[in-house]
Amino acid sequence: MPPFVNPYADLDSQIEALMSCKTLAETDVKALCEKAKEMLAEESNVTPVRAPVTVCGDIHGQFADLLELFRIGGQCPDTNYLFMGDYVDRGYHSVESVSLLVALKVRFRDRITILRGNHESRQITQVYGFYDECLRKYGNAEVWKCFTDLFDYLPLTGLVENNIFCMHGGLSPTLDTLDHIRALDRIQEVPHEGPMCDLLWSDPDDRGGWGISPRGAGYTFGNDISEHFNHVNGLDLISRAHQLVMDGYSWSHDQSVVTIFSAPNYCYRCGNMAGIMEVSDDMSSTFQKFEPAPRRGEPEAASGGGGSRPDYFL
Ligand SMILES: [Mn+2]
Repeated sequence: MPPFVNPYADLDSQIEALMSCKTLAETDVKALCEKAKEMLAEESNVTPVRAPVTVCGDIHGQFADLLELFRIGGQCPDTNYLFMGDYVDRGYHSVESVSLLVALKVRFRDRITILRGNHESRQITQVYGFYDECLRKYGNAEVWKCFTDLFDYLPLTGLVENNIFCMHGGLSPTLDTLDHIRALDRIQEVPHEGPMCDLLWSDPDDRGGWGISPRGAGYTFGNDISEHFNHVNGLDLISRAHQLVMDGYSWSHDQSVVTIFSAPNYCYRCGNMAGIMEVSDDMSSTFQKFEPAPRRGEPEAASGGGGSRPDYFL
């Protein structure tokens, strides 16, 4: 008998290295992104997802906290995951965080869904840290280019059992149905306006109807908008991320919308809990909350006054 050969041996050893916060070689990142691109190109703008699945919000390069998320929620592929974007920027380990999530996607494609956030963009990552981190860790911009080219392929939304609709930001006044979203041409940089931009930038609001967003992109949308969208599309819940919520998750619009934020003590100074939403076989949801993982060898988080505060809007 021929000896058993694990076709994933290289990838498995890369994942093991990534789990201990090591960066991949530049050539490995290139190969990984090419494989991921092929896979993601086959996914719909509205990617179907099966329950049970654990739904997660912003990560923002907080690698130790991403490992803590897997410790609390279960390791991939033992637990199925849906991540709703914003893997990079702000934290110290965007490279390791996004490398790990993409490697897990390539290794366990049916067990993990990774959506696009507003930070998975060439323009935003040049301002909020990922570009600089790539330059610092690799000495050139090739890895940044690989990842940002890959980001164009990330699906915009996920749909859990035709019932829970997941995206990074929120709804758009130019999108009435899931079929409208399926018809978008998403393989491009996030535009400054329009339906694709809105899905990644909008926020729910206490005021009814559509409103101007203080972020300068996307819209605010009220209870009436969420209820109508859910009714027309046969949905029970809109699940989204994008906003810091102190408890890690927060309901709005009479529980027709939930916000999930999975970066505890965001920017190492906000003092918030992180949350994840576990959707079971029977489509019931339970929330897990967690605190930051202990950190070693990283700059101490600023506490209290002094220093400049980050712009939480983005
Ligand atoms: Mn965001």
